[in-house]
Amino acid sequence: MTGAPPAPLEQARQWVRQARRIAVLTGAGVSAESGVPTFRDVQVGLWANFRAEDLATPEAFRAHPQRVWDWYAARRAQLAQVQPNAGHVALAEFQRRHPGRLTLITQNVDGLHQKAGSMGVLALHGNLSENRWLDPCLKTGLYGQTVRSCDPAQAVPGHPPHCAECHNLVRPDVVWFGEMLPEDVLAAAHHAASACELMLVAGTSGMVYPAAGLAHLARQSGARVVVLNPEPTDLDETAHVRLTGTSAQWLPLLLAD
Ligand code: BV8
Repeated sequence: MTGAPPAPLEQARQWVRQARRIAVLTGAGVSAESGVPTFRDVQVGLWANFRAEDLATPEAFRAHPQRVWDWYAARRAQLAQVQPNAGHVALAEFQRRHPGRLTLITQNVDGLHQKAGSMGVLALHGNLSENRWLDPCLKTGLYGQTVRSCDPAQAVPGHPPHCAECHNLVRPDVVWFGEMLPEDVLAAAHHAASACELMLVAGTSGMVYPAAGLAHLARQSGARVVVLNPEPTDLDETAHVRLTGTSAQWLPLLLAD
């Protein structure tokens, strides 16, 4: 009589111990226990009447630059107050103890994985703490030659800051809906998802593509998939094992070895 199959956590821990190549895909849920509202959380205060998806687009920024800029400024101010939680730390510590075994792919733009010490983070959607120009910002000289692109450090302060000479706008360096993801980061994430033996999917509703597609790719490539979330997700169908709970609670247990 063979013993009963191991409980989900024990099974997942066994796969972590056995896997030489682990890919982890995280979403906004892994920052929830740091006090960062998830993307699907109801917007509050000034933003109560807007959905995040309707603010995080180039169209919204071009139509209402101050509204979108101030939304990001409010998120940046909130981020300045928060720290990585036990889930972020467990991932960083595992990478430190097992160099090269775990590739971290995140949809989050809050920089908390990096702040916790994770290395080589594949930030699919950019980083909220960085800025860039909205348009290619090239000024032309008297003879029509390209003089030089504008220097963000010279931007005229404002909501948003802008270029003094060509009025180009400064924007957050994140990927908005309808924008392509950084090619090199996405290619590296694709490689990690297709080459891994185990994928952990933590804290994401699995609604946003192409990020969510990485869990399907891992499953189709023969990896075991563990989904960790307190709620059902759109990626539960890719899971061999589901851990129902929060990432700060489960990741330290899962990655303890
Ligand atoms: C693209 C940066 C090619 C900005 C983000 C029409 C036109 C154009 C594109 C599309 C279209 N229709 C669909 C698309 C594709 C679109 C998309 O997927 N839309 C969705 C809404 C259907 N994707 C794109 O546009 C992408 N680009 O496809 O380019 C293209 C180009 C042109 C035309 C066609 C195609 C770009 C997507 C990137 C968008 N930018 N962020 C910013 O942050 O302001 S995405 C944003 O959502 C965040 O990064 C967030 O991380 C991400 C995903 O959400 P989740 O992380 O899953 O967060 P969510 O709140 O949903 O869920 C949280 C989960 O945590 C929940 O499950 C909850 O239960 C759980 N949880 C809660 N507490 C805890 C917890 N888990 C663990 N522990 C806890 N304590």
